[in-house]
Amino acid sequence: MSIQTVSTQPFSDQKPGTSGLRKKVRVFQQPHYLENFVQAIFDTQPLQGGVLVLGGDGRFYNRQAIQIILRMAAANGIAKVLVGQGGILSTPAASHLIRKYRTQGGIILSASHNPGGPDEDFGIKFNASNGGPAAEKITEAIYARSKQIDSYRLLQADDLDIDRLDIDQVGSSQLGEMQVEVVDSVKDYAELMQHLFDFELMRSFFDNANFSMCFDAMHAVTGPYARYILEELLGAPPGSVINAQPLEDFGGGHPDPNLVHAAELVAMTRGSKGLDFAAASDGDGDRNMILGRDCFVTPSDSLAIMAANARLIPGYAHGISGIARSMPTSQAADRVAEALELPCYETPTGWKFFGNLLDAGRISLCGEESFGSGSDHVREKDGLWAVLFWLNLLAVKGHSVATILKEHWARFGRNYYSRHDYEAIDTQAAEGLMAHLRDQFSQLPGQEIGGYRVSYADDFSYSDPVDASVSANQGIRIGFEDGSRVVFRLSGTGTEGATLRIYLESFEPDPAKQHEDTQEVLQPLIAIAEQLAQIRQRTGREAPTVIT
Ligand code: G16
Repeated sequence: MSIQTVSTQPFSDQKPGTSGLRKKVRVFQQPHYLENFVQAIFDTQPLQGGVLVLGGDGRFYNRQAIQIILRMAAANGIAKVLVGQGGILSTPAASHLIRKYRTQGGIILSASHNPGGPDEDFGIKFNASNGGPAAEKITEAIYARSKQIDSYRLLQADDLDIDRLDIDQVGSSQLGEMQVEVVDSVKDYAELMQHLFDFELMRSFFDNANFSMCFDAMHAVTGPYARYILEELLGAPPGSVINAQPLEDFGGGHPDPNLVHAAELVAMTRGSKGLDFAAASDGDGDRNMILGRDCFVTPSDSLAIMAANARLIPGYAHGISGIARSMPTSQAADRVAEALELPCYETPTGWKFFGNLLDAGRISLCGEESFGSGSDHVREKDGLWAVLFWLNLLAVKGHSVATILKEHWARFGRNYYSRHDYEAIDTQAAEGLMAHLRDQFSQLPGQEIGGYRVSYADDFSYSDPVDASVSANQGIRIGFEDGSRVVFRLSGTGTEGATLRIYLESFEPDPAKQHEDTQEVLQPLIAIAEQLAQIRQRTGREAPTVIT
């Protein structure tokens, strides 16, 4: 075996987005494309002589990418790589492995909730030794290196072809000087969940014949985890986990757990015979959607409810230190924090911004409107963890999901919330729309628009309270005197054109006033968003692509 130094040239489009580098598979399949980015990681991170975790969500190109990265790791002096069996690791499970085995970091291959297949998406990101997505200064260093790269290192051997190293059998092998250990990706994660939740209580709750539930793994990475934990350990009836087999193209579906892409599951919760509980997770297992009979728990409400009830769950029985939410997430969690006298932080979109707060013990729970919730047990959002949190809560309270929601709103008031996405719009038009908003926001405070008085308007800037780093231009926030908000930002995870996201929120303190139709409640704010941003005129679209 020998180490080959391969000459290459930089690509101009390797700037990581909200969560790593995401592109079409065909882009990643270009000669040197994946290799350049991986070498940029090895060149900038202190990984030599260390241990690396490696795995992905099992999508198309996952296996080939793992073989390439293993050979590059061996050529770059990595001592040992822990690979998920079959190349599969959910994102939260990878975060846990990095933390549990104190590795120097990990490489996660995923385009999350984006579709998979030869014409669809692929992605790669680096997680640091705390188990979390690399902070901005790390991703910037990797990007800067990728722009200068002129060679990468690869282990070569005459009898080594790219798909050859066995990653399907648990056990250890050598690749040159480097040890490759294939690990059971489910076991360690299941153990962690058993530390946090009351499995005995949930098991007896599942025995109750009146409780019906379903978990939709969307043919993505959580299938094996959910089968083992929900069906084997907790005794949910076989078949409670559907679409459990991870597939390279997610069965042709869009592995995004929301009301649009998990419509079949939503239908199973409707009507008097609807399921008591249903949930779904995304491509790489970090997102979650929670449903009860005839009801949907918005991710923002889910975070607030978890925070309000944390002491009922064994892993958080001693209380939580604080809460954080991303800026566009509704302010429901803020109301809980205020009532419980807990610190509450508003961070930019992106899980990486929670890392410092979690590491410093300033927060125990955090969440995002984009179907993400998590805690200090790992440094990623965690889909199955959220599902178990809710199941544990249902078992303790003995109430339905709908009752838990109503009780919460009665105590804290209700934040009506929705996100409108305009996907794959022209990039220039999207940037023009944001520039138009940036030109006018400073004149908005004090003005009355559509019957609402603006109390503040800004382009959100975050100053990290732990390391004082500043992240500016994170989205336009317009807040009104009654607590309503409209937020505009461009997505950092799309792979086609630009995606404009508009986040709408209004607050109703009176529990007697419950409205069925969230869109109707938010209609005045939807009209204000149109008026301020000229969405139709600038994007040429009459309506959003996805409303959640
Ligand atoms: C990623 C990030 C999240 C973020 C989401 C949406 O999630 O980890 O923090 O909220 O993207 O980002 P954007 O609005 O920029 O598209 P995932 O599940 O895709 O890794």
